[in-house]
Amino acid sequence: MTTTECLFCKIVAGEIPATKVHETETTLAFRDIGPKAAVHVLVIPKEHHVDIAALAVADPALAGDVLAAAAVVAEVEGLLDNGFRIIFNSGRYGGQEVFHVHAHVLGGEPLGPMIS
Ligand code: IU
Repeated sequence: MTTTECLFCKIVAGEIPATKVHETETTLAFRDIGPKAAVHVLVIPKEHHVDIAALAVADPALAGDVLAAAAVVAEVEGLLDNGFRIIFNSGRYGGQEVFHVHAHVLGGEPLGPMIS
């Protein structure tokens, strides 16, 4: 997929609306349109990379930016006291549906041992 066809690149470009919760020079965090928990925020690098494996190889500092932004989201969403989960679905077996790397930040309620 090219960046011009990528849904999350369109959100970065402001061509598709999203409810932003945090933004840095290199990352954007916005609410998932189909929340799987009381708090469900997606954190993406503004630059297009397909998945976490590709991002970690191409630009480990940017992967760090995504994790740092996810930690800020957890803090501003009030998740630090009770805990939260960060998930990167990767590839077909990993259940990835949008091929612009994104961290799911989930919390605000007990999540159980794992989510599907
Ligand atoms: P996945 O890890 O690629 O499966 O997650 C994609 C997520 O993107 C999923 O939770 C969707 O609800 C979410 N999403 C979104 O927030 N906004 C959109 O326009 C679309 C998907 I399409």
